[in-house]
Amino acid sequence: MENNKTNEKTVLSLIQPTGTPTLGNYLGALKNWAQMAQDYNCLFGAADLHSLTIRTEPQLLRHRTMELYALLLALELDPEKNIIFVQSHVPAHAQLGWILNCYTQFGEASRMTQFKDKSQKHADNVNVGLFDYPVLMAADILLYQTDYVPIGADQKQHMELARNIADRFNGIYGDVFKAPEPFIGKSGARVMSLQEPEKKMSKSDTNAKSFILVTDTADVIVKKIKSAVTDSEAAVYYSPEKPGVSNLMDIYSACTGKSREAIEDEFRGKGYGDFKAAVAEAVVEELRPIQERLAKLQGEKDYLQETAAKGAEKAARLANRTLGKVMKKVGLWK
Ligand code: ATP
Ligand code: LTN
Repeated sequence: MENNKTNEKTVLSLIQPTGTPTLGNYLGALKNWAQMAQDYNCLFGAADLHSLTIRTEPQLLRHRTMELYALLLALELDPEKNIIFVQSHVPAHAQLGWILNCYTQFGEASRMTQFKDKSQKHADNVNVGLFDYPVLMAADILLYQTDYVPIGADQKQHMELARNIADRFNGIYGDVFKAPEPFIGKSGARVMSLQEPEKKMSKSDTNAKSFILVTDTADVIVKKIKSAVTDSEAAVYYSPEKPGVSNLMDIYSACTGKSREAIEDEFRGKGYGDFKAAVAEAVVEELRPIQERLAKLQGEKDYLQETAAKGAEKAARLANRTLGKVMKKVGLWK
């Protein structure tokens, strides 16, 4: 990577190609990626191996992975200055994943709440990969001696597991892995469903009104925010008793940078109609430049393919250093 960054720390985060990213993915993770990409040595990519835990039509998975890759470039993460790649293009992820399985206790993996949620949601396919998912995530992170991992709040528990695995391994073999820190943004860390604001906004929700996709048109965004669940009090303030309004305030805050207090002042004495119109407009404006760049990139398949190949080559060079060290330490014949 070029060394003209203001900070030498390494940042890594991946996102699964399980569907078009939502406003939750964007505000909780991708927006922070774009900011960090300016200052740190960053690796960002599509976690396509993780998405195999949920059965998908092969053509569709390939299409989604390419679309997601294009979206990462549309965020201006800059593939010259950072490494933008696809997880399965770098075999070291699966290799280290296996080794780390043998340094993860069944009991600690069993405590992961995402596994419990996902196995309820996909009760017909509770595969071993779904259980093992956080160990592969730990491998993704530890391969690159990562300092910071920008994620949404829902991934905190997986990060703790990654740190525990690193500590355990280092405790046996000496300092092999750096202990990574999660980076969770102040606003947008947990964007909630527009229809059931007690649940997180999720691209796999069956109710399309519950989420906004980063590719939704202005009209669709306006409609979805208009129909977002609020309450009957018609007053804009932040409170656990008002999850719908609080969620819209968080979205507005993440898009405009305004504080909760400033938003309360702005809408004092006004109804939900005005408030929702302002939130919708802020979301449309936030997504507009990304959508414009994405539309252009989607037609440039050769460029996407070439850039992904270069990203994988750069990533593999770094990953293989750590993998080589690990293989030696655990006694694999090299
Ligand atoms: P799914 O909705 O299919 O279960 P997901 O969106 O939760 O998937 P990923 O695509 O892997 O899972 O998430 C990518 C990033 O987006 C992660 O850093 C995650 O923490 C963040 N994220 C996901 N949902 C939200 C949300 N509602 N609010 C904030 N951040 C989120
Ligand atoms: N499990 C993550 C996606 C993911 C990830 C990673 C995030 C896979 N590997 C490495 C950060 C670092 C999720 O957000 N659902």
